[in-house]
Amino acid sequence: MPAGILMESTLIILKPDCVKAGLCGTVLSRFEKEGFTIAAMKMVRLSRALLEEHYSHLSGKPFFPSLLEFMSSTPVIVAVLKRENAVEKARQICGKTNPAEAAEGTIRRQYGSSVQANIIHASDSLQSAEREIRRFFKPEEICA
Ligand code: IDP
Ligand code: MG
Repeated sequence: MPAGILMESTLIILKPDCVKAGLCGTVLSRFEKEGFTIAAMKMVRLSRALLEEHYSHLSGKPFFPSLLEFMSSTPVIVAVLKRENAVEKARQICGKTNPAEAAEGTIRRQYGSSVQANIIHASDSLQSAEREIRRFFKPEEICA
């Protein structure tokens, strides 16, 4: 069976800049138009401890304190989205980390304002999707 044909789940976070700009509906609508369905969703203010875990791969970077500050500055929306090949497709739709380098038509290119304030997080592999979904949701919060 070719890779990506199975139904997958991925985790997205609509970051504080997305929430403040009133773009949550627009961004979610884009995913629905691309064939994703919502399996779980909630609005939460992320704790420092959870963010330190979520961004542990960046803990040595100079921008780490500022990233944690930014991500905890307002509540965010976390969601589990489903589709065939969901992880790769969601990353494609979001575009590169730096909005200035993201391809035309991607969410980050269209709405992002800086490398930090780039609107959205999306899991970068199947393995991180599984880990991140567990990090943000209890099993009973996810619809079959
Ligand atoms: P990703 O979100 O595209 O997977 P990561 O390298 O995992 O990119 O970085 C996580 C988040 O950290 C980015 O989405 C962005 O908000 C922030 N970030 C990454 N690199 C920089 C940087 O060079 N300056 C400021 N913030 C950054
Ligand atoms: Mg990442």
